[in-house]
Amino acid sequence: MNRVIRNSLFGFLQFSQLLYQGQGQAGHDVAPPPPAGLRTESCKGRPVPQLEDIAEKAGIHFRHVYSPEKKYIPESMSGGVLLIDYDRDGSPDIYFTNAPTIEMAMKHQSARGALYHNNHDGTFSDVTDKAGIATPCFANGGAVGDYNNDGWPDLYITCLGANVLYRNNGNGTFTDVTAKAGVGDARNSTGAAFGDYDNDGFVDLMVTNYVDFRFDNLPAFGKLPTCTFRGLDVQCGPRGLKGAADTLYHNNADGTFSDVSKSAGVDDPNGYFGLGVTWVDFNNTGRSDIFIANDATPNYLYKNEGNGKFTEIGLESGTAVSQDGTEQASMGVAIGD
Ligand SMILES: [Ca+2]
Ligand SMILES: [Ca+2]
Ligand SMILES: [Ca+2]
Repeated sequence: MNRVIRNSLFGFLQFSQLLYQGQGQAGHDVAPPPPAGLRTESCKGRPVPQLEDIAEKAGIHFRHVYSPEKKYIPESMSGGVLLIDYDRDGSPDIYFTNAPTIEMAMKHQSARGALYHNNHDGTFSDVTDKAGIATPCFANGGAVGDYNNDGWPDLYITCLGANVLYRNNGNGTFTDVTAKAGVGDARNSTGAAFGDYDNDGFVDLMVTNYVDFRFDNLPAFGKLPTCTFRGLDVQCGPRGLKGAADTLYHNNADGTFSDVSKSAGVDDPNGYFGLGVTWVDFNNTGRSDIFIANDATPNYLYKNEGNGKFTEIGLESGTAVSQDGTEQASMGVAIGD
């Protein structure tokens, strides 16, 4: 949950920054006036809305495994949550990913994720056992999409290690179809998003990878010159660690995917530290473009050229770096008009 909250926050901050940069760099110092007829409301004298944590009351008892010491960077990155109406009853259900600590993982211990069914009465029921998706991997996050167009939303989980695609069987159970689909990117994947870049009616899959993390060469506190802060040994990364490149999978419409990252021009040869990813048709061409939030490195904005290729235009669009030209710690992404 921590990561989701943090990502939401960073997503909001980044979105604000995107808007600000977009206006500033396009030479518009003054924002255009709001559209005619826009309704405005004053909050003066009105109570500030209060938010209450109702997780326990709603029957959600999930606990994310966490490592308070955060010795290794993957322990700071896990914990993505997915909304999926897996039973198509019109109410969104929740899948919580989970990940062990690195020490647990080295002992081959896993951490249990959970699928909660929305009972439409303010409560949820744990249906993980029936669904069969408790322990896909060292899970970071994922994406929901109907990759086989049978109407049932499927689940893709990003992992430190091979990613997992679960096909929704339409009866409350899922089947691991990763091997057949060919989407088990074995690197340290964080973000994922389904989008149909070639408009053939089948969703394709963009996966972002973060650092090249090796269990046989653990980046311990202070191990590298970049793993210190004001004289103290601290967690290594992402700077100083080798980055991991990204992957675009084309949906072949037969239950399989092909890795087209290189031919499409989105393979991230720089190995930037990828986190959030989203599809957006930012230039209204009817073709889905890709935005990738990179941590401590410039962000990517890939313009869809319509011929299976993308052009990276982060810098010229003003979305790669901050206004003073420095890389940001981009994590989550939010898109809006
Ligand atoms: Ca549902
Ligand atoms: Ca499906
Ligand atoms: Ca497609």
